[in-house]
Amino acid sequence: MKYRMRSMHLHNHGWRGVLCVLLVLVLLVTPLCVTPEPARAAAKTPVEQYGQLSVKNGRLTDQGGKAVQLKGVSSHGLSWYPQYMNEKALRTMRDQWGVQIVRLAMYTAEYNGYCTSDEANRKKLRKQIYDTVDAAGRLGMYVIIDWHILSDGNPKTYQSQAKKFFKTMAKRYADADHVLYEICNEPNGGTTWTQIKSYAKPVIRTIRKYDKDGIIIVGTPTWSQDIDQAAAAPIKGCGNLMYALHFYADTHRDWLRDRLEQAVKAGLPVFVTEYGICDASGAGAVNRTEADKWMKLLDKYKVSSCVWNLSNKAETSALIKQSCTKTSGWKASDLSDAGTWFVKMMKKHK
Ligand code: IDC
Repeated sequence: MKYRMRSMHLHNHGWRGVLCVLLVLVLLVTPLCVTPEPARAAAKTPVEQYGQLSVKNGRLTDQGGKAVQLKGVSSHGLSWYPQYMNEKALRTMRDQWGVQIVRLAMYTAEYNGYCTSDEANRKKLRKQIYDTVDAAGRLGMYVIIDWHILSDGNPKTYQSQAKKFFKTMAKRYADADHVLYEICNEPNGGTTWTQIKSYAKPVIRTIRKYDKDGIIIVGTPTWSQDIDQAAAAPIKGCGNLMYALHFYADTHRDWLRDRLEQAVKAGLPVFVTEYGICDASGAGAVNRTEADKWMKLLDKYKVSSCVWNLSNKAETSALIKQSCTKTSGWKASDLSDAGTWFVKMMKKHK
């Protein structure tokens, strides 16, 4: 009896050993059998995911014709804060913040602007654009080349310079899937939609000579707020065209949101290439309540957007704290109130 019990005990023990060995084997082999597909899919860059963009039925769409909403960041003036447009910064924004698109704001008329400085400075600005567009290409991020008119109010002021500039850019990026062109930031000072159209048509024709399908974004009257005028009389005969709406949440509220909603419902392809969550001067207080209302609306209609601005300038709209001099690899504690809001908002965008 005693012996029998002992042998049973040994017997059980043997089976348990075999089971253990089997379990270990299963655990070792399982990871080898699992396909790595989900992990790879999650690591796709924005450009790998969406490819060449186009406009279909008033919407920005991906290579498969599906509506796509891109969210990103605008630089400050390239002449003033060039240090932020570096590859590491782009990588930080893509990987840590989920940024899919970067806007290169090149002022035309202000201090060291493209049209108010010498050829040496122009060359420097072009080089900076080339370097950043190339870096964005390596990282699979979209990039907007922005002809940032502002104090020059009417884009016709520097129309011939614009044509020359965009010819150079469109020739260079004719086959690049990740490049978008914004041909006049914010017409103002009473510039009419008719005047903007007469500026835009030849510039668009120039771009289209080389780049047949890149997205072209046209600014609208009154600092890119009057998209209703563009909706009433859009530019004909050219595909992949969008219209800019800009807002600063503490200044532009329900009335501009209503205008956006109506324009989008009327089929106008709108891109919010610049917005802030403070007032229109880029300063004042952050208004989270209004900012959240704006985001809800943009998400509802899948309107793409870029926040103003990536710098540590002493102004509310700057995403980086003034005391932080890092130009990439920012931590949460390096972000301003606007930056903190933006990164939190981006977490919800996927
Ligand atoms: C502001 C900058 C500020 C700079 C000024 C130059 O934030 O540092 O001194 O331009 O005039 C816009 C413009 C954008 C403005 C921004 C805030 O597109 O260039 O940047 N803004 O005023 N439209 C509405 C607001």
